Amino acid sequence: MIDQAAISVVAGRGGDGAVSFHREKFVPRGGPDGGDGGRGGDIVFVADRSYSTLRHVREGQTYKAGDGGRGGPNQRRGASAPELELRVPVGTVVWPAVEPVGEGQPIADLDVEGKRVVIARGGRGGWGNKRFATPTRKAPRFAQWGSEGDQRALRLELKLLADVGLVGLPNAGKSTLLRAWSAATPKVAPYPFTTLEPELGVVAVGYETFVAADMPGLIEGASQGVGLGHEFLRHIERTRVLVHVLDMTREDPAADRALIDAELDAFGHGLAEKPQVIALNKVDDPEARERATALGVLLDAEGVVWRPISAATREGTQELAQQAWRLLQEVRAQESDVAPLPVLHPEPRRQRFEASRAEDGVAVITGNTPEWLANTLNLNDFEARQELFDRLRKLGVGRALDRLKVRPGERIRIGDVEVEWGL
Ligand SMILES: Nc1nc2c(ncn2[C@@H]2O[C@H](COP(=O)(O)OP(=O)(O)OP(=O)(O)O)[C@@H](O)[C@H]2O)c(=O)[nH]1
Ligand SMILES: [Mg+2]
Repeated sequence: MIDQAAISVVAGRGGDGAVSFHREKFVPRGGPDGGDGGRGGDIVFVADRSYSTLRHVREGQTYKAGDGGRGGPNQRRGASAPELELRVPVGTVVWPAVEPVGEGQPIADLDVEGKRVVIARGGRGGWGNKRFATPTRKAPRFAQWGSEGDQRALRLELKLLADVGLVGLPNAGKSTLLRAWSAATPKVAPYPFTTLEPELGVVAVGYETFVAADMPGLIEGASQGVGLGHEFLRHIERTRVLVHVLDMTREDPAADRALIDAELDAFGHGLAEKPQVIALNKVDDPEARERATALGVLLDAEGVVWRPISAATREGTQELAQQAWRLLQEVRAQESDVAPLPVLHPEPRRQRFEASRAEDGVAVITGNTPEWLANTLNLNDFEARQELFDRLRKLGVGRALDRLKVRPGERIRIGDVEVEWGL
């Protein structure tokens, strides 16, 4: 069973740099003092084991981080926006939304508790005019715009692992209970061995959820391979809490319980040590209710968590879910609290730049730095244009354009703009 959500993320835009000149009484022409813009906020995914499902991630939602602040006079830097954290269950895999299901490469695999992945980077802040001052250009009247943050359409996928396993004899009412708890619809029938495969359901407890697995019934010898249940004891191994369902219409539910516990013990792998909630089922039957009251006294003496329920009428099933949830929280709290060191997976950096002629013959420069400069400098401004060309030359773009036989004044394309080279 797979839980999915399609969402978009938009990292924050960088703040614009400021154009400003120092002002003081009796100092008529102060130097440039425009400050830089702040960084836009990143979008960060964090693997968090307190979530079991993607229910809290709203389908179709766009998650947007804040924009960086503008730079100010007196070299005041704009504020950088905080990152936007999206907490997802451990085991969530992030895919580009455009990939067909089952193809392509995931963007990130949040497979370890505490793992952090930057999914979209915030834009850089633009430089203030102070930074563009040179000995020959003492008073630049331009600054740089902040750049856009990354935008991505994503599909999140989570393979559900059950938190809670339902165990009991065949016909005890496990599938009926999962139907009462969740939207899952396992087959229910008045004979044993109705359930042939485990089935998962998402159970809501207030605003929280956990995943419960309905199992085929266990019988004597299951641990040795008798019946259907043995194949699925491995699944139970991966759950954290068991709900042990007893059919109270049967003659000796205490003996039934002992039988199941003995099989769990014989199978090993820690199954017998898993915390249990005992569900005394079918108390809509008067005789069953009497037996439940009597057995409850003994269970209390043992210090066992239990609850009379009727999976059929849903009496007590919500309270049972709350009990299972509380045990689950206790188990989670005991699991190692030490989160591993944060792991960042930045996008691979592209080469500094590439130059080639496009099909229409226009020379095109691609690359992070040239595109960023072209998109953030106001190329209607003569000085800003000179700044772009100077920086491109320093990157080696001039030589690459010479090789492509681009003449000064010829239009070239960078990022979202076209500009006449060198003019
Ligand atoms: N009276 C009554 N009958 C119930 C209750 N819960 C389940 N049953 C009945 O018990 C029978 C078995 O229910 P299931 O939910 O299929 O039992 P199961 O434990 O999933 O059985 P297997 O899949 O064979 O292991 C069905 O006829 C249910 O209608 C209950 O609370 N009260
Ligand atoms: Mg069943």
